[in-house]
Amino acid sequence: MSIFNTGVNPFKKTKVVPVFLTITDDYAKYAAAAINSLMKHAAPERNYRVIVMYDKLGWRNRLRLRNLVTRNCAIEFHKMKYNLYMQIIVRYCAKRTGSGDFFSSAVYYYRAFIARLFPQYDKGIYIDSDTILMGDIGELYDADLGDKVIAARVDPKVAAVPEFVRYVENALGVPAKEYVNSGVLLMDLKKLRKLRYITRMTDLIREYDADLVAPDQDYLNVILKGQIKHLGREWNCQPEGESYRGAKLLHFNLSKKPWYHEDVTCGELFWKAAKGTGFYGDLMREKESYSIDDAKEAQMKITALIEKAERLSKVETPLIGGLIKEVKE
Ligand SMILES: [Mn+2]
Repeated sequence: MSIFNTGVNPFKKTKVVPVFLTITDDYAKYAAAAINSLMKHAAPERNYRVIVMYDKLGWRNRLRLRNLVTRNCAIEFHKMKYNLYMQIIVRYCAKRTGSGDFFSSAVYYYRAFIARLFPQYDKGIYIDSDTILMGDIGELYDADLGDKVIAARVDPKVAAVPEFVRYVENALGVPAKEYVNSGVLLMDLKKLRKLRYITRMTDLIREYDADLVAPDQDYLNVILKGQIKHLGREWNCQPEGESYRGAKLLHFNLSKKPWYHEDVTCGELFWKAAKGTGFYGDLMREKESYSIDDAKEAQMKITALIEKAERLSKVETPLIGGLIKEVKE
C-alpha cells in the first residue's frame, strides 16, 4: 500500500463504487477535472474509489491527484507491470506510427486489464480522462447489465462520418448501430474474467497483427459483439454536435478540447471542474501556448484518421475476429 493511496476502507468492497482511469503524466491535468467533478457529484451516503492506472506518472502529479480526496471518495494508484500481455501490446503499438495512427500508445489498452488486475471487484466503471461528471456516477454503477458483459454508448462520432460507418461494418464486421465508444464503460468484471478478456485481446493482436483505426475500441467491439448493453446519451454525451440537456457525463471525444480552444460547447463546465484541482494554472498555460499550427496539426490528424478508415474499409472480409466468427457459426 503506497502513501499515495488514501481514504475509504478498501475491504468494504460491496459498499464501494470503483471507477478506473488510465493515464500518463500528460493526461494528469485533464483527469484531475474528471475526478474532481466525479467527487463533487458523488452521493453523500455512498463510498467511491477512484483507481488511477498508470505507467509513467511522477510523484508530484500523484500527490496533486491525491489531494482531491474527499470524505467518501478515495484515490488509489496502480502502476502497470510489464508482463507478457503488456509486452505484446507495447510491441504492437510500436509498429503503429503512421499519420492516421491516433491511438498507438499502450495506455489506451490498460482498461482491458481491469478485470484481471482487480479480482476484488465484480463490477466497475471505466472513464476516459477527457470526461467530466454532471451527475452521480453511482447511478451508472447501479444500472442493470442483464445478461450483457458491459454497457457502453453507441459511438455518435461513427454515425456522423460515412468513412467510419464503412470501416466498422466492413473491416470489423460490426453493424455501425451496435459499435460502441470505449470512453465510458460499465463492466461486469466477473464475466470479463470468465471470458479471459485480456487473453482474447492479445491473442487477436498476435494472430492478425492488424492495423486498425481505434484498436482498443475495435477489439472491444469485435470480442464482445452482441454482448454489449447500450447506454443512453446522458452517460457519454459528446456536446459538440448533440444536445447536452440532462447529460450526466460529458465527453470531449474527437472534438475541440476545452483546454486548447476558446469556443468549445460546454467548455466552461470543464474549467469549473478543473478549478481548485492544483492543475488549473498548468491548464491555463497549456491553453495559452496552443498555437494555430497546433490546431492545424490536430485537424490534419483527424483527416488522416478518416482517410485510414476509408482505406481499411475496402476489404472483402473483416480484419480481425475471423476465428471468433467461425466458432459461433
Ligand atoms: Mn476520450
